[in-house]
Amino acid sequence: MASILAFRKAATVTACAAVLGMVSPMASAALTINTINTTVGIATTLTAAVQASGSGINVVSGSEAYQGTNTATFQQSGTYSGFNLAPSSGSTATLTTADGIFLTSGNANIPLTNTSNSFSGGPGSGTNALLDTLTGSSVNDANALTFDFTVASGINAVTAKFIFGTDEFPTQSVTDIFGFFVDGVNYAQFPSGELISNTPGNPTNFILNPVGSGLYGIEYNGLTKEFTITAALNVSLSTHTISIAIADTSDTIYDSGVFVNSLAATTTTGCTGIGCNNNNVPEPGSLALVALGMMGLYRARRRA
Ligand SMILES: [Ca+2]
Ligand SMILES: [Ca+2]
Ligand SMILES: [Ca+2]
Repeated sequence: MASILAFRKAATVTACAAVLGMVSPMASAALTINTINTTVGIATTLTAAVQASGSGINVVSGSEAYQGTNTATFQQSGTYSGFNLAPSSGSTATLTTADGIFLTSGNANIPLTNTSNSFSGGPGSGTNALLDTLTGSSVNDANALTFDFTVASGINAVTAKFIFGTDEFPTQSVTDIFGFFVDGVNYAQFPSGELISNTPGNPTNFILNPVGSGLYGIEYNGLTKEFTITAALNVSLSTHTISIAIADTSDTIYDSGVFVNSLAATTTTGCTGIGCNNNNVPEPGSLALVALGMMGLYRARRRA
């Protein structure tokens, strides 16, 4: 059943993309990561690439900001296409998501095979105030895209899709983190309420992708499925701010990455976060409590 659903989904994505003239059907056949080797203009490039066609998001020109290290010799981020990873064996579904941007806590030039249990590398790019708030300590190698935008009257939310991968999974208890902040509130959390991070308890949210017998052709030892996220706009504001960010915590090694796409304006009747068909989505205030509660875990753990 899962494979049938996966096939139907892939076929739908390909057909829609072909109708829209965005990519040819063949373009989705193989994952291609297009790293960017300069920070000049990178914020506007990533801002455009993360949005769905006709997103309904009106970017405030000049507001685009980028945090990361991108040079001729090292690239922390880029765009990607053709994320359509077929499993090497078993009944696990093909892992598919639309074209978008790739942010990492290290090197965006990841092998498209699983070569290491501790993929790490690159010059550091510092901490990030928003992620610091979630973890309760200074994160490292942060990679973030931030911009301001307006929406039409009646719009009260934005949505996006993502897949998070990490080499912290499954052996490490150090917790890299992905945040999706809209008007200052983080909406990135697993359906169980945990932050998007390889924290103790979160392995249920990851697909194991071991070295050698790797399930999917990508470096990360753990991958989430594709999640759709819904973030409420603060409707008292005329201009909104989004920040999409990822970082290492505790140290700079065992890197993580996130593939984000299809950012668009939407409406919500109150549901936010992941899995908005769930009636028990925590309010942002309780998310802060969850984050505070996890701070003790972060602080108590050290890499084995
Ligand atoms: Ca790193
Ligand atoms: Ca790996
Ligand atoms: Ca790490």
